[in-house]
Amino acid sequence: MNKLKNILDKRLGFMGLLIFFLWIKTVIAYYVDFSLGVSDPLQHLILIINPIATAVILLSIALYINRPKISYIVMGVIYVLESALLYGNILYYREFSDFLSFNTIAGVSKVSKGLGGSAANMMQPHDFIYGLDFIIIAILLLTHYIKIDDRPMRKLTAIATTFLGIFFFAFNLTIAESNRPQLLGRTFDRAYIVKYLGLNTFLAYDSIKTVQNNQVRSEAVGTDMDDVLAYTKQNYAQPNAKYFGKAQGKNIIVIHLESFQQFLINDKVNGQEVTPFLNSLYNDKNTMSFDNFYHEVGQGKTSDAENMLETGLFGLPEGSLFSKLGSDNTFQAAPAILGQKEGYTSAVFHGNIGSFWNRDNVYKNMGYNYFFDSSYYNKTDDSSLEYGMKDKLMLSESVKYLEQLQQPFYAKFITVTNHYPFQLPDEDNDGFQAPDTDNSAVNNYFVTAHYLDNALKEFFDYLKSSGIYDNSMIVLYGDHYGLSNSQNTALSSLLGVDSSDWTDFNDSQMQKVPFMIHMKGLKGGINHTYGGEIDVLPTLLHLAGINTKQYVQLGTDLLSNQHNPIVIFRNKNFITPHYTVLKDSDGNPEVFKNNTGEQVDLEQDPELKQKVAKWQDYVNTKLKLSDTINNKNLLRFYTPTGFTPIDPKTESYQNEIQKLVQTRNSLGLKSTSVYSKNGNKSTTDLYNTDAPELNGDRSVIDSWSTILKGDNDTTK
Ligand code: GP9
Ligand code: MN
Repeated sequence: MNKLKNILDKRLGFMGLLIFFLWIKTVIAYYVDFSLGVSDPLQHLILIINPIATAVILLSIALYINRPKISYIVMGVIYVLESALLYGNILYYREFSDFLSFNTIAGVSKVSKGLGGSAANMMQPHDFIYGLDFIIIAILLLTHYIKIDDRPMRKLTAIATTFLGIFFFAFNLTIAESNRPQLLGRTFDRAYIVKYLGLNTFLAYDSIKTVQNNQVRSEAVGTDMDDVLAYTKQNYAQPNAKYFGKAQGKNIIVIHLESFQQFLINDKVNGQEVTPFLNSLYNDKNTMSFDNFYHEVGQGKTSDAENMLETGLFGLPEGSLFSKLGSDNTFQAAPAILGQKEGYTSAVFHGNIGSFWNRDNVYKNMGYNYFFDSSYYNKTDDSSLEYGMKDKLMLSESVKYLEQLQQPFYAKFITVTNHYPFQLPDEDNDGFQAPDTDNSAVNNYFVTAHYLDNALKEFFDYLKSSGIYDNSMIVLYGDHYGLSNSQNTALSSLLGVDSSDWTDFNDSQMQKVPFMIHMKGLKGGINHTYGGEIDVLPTLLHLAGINTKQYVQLGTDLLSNQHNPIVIFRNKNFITPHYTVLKDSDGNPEVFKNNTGEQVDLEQDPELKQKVAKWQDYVNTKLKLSDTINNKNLLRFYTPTGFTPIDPKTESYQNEIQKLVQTRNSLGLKSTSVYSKNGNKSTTDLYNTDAPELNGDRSVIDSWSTILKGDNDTTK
């Protein structure tokens, strides 16, 4: 005991005590109050050690102060601030399932919601733990058990302590990056940064990013929009009268096919069709299927695809727009346009946590009315894979919400099982035999794609039997490649190409993804138009009967006679209907003929060389314009006539069930939901799934009670 007292009587010893308390409180919060999705033992270890480094670094600041009293006071102030940050995060998390960002703390964010009056409601009995340390420290000081060490502190000791903290931080970062490569580069999820590097690092990282963003923005002026509007005016493609308004008033269901590439369509392995259901849809006379449609994502992968489809603008050259700018940017996005012009109710269904890709904030800024993230699905040991709920479970458990949405609705379903590393438990495989290349990711890709196909069939069967199908337009698209270029040599044999003959052109062909528009009465067929994800928004809005002329969208309607068929990749490569233009490692263009794949020597063809330069100019200009709009947040300076800017503060995705019930009740007989139209009877019994995880227990599909947490409104 005396030994302990001796230690605590020293300045470093007292600092050690504070670090200990901060550490233990943070670890308790990690496990009790935050859900950080810790899965393997290494992640537990990282989680447990991550509060230490920054606490050492911060508290060591006080060691540089000579006057003992002041040094103790500074230490105390840092400790109080750190404790306040922790507890503030705990309260904030309980309400928003997210962490305090620079903007939220500074109160300047569009989505800053402040804790305000609700803070007290967010407190819980066990919170006394987070104040216990203060009582202990006060007693120790007041009883003079701990004395203030008034010996001067050696500078070297202070420096050594700071360095110890920095060293520990570097260690922490290294093991974090080994467990989750590109943790900071891609910034998937704020929760990930907290999980791997702690709250302090998250706040520091977020602050640096925010200050950088603000700098770029502060340079922007309203007249910057003039160039943009001049460009979009001449870029505009008039809708095709044959299709304009074809889907007016219909529900729009968008199905995001995770990592799904076009080559899977109509493909067979070991004599079995990989995706029989999607193949039938692809060839259906009511489906407009595109076979020259490319993904155009950058590092933001899924979030870039979503961004293009919702906003008609590209993602960023580096990182994810959702993560970097999505909390604050002004959007004129699909849910808002459809909602305001045609009275659509909008919703996203996705079985991963809401903060992944910053979706919880982005969707609010886009004007989404509902977001059903993993907290709205029944979670069991075997219900999820790394990126969220298995597709069959997500889709089957979604319809109890879907049937409550007011019609017409714009509903997006983001599947996720067909995601790298494509590991599907055997029990979820219906006997499909994986191919047998020497690359297991390649082999397994077919199995998860097949699973997704089965899941979609179940979902479509429900849409048909419930009648939703009859007044809906269903849109399916692959978000990006599943197999990367490095895996394509293993894939080549399955595609009947000798791996030694595989070229960069072949890699670029692998960036084709499905795009299908399915609607009863739509004159379908295989459409060979060249296009990409950037073109989807104007295409869909025109089908829905909405004019897009005054919106800032960089793609063009795929069905328009004025559609521009140059497909732009985020790295400035591009594809025209006849040529594929890629850059070699020195940045020189490599040009291939699309029909034969053979390379063209530009020096032999000066005319083509000139054309390529002109196309490249067009590509560069468009991407640059997109980056300027996004980075400078230019849409805040421009409001299309008849469009009301979105106020993200009016949306919260915390109590979706209550929102559904309240809307239904307040509309009474005017309620247009599938449920209301069905005589206030649920249609979920029409959903059939063979998902083994349910063990035949339908309650998960049929009832809200399985996911209601402490809420007793189970009426349907
Ligand atoms: C996770 C999912 C995956 O929520 O959308 O994103 P990705 O890794 O494909 O970008
Ligand atoms: Mn994806």
